[in-house]
Amino acid sequence: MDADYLPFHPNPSKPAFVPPAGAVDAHCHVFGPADKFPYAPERKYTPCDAPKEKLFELRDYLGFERNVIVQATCHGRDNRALVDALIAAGGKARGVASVGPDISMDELKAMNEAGVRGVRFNFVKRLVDNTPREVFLSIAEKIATLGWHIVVYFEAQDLEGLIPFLKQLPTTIVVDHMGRPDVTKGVDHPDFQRFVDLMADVDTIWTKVTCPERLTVDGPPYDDVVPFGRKLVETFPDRVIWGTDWPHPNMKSHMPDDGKLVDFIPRIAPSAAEQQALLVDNPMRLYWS
Ligand code: 0GY
Repeated sequence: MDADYLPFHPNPSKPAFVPPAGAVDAHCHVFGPADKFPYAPERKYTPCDAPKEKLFELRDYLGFERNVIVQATCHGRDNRALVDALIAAGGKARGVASVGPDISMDELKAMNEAGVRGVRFNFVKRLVDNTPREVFLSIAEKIATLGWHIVVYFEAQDLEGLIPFLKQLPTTIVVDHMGRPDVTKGVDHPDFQRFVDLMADVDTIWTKVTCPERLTVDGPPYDDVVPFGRKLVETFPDRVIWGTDWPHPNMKSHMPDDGKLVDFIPRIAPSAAEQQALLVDNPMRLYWS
């Protein structure tokens, strides 16, 4: 693991908030173990191993029933650790893979069988080298035939340039981490408003109201991120999902206590109806129907 890499919290607290029955942690990862599933040569960071057993333990401990496991860049386009975890989860996990344009329909169908339901397009420059838009579009056309969706990860300042591309995509789109707003600018800033307007304009765009620990400037308990999550849950209650982002790759400021992250949920989704949509109905519709 990298010298400055922070490992996941060794003993998270038990959350006070009890998720509704059937709750889904819809953004998390598995890393390695490296001796079985080596990290990709082109990776930009080397994490500490975060194997499926630990993820499933955390799922149960936090009061969740299902996971959506997202392929992270440290594993590149080698989805073996992901597929292995999906199979081991026995129907309790779905996946989002990372693939290249040369992927065959047979390979995609095998991943579908294991529980993959989407691909991730990553535009975050510190995590990946640039991929031409035509390459992403050719992948999008292939995966659309399976009814999959596309998860996109970008930084707020890149959204404006990406909008025409996002509008070309033929599937449902799920934007990671609320489009990564700069929370110091406030919810009314044109940059966040641009994202809210886009979701209002394009009803196939969903978002993950995740990662207060990444977006915060003030630190736990992430008061400065609440207005952003609240705005999105309140405005688009049927197009938001939530996840821990365990094991929290590349956190530099601090390592979050996963129990405290769960306690963030009722602050952005105060009503039982919003919690049911965010944690159960929405992710079930997207990943299990
Ligand atoms: C996240 C965020 C990060 C990393 C990755 O694929 C990845 O490597 O997504 C990050 O560094 O912001 O969603 O886990």
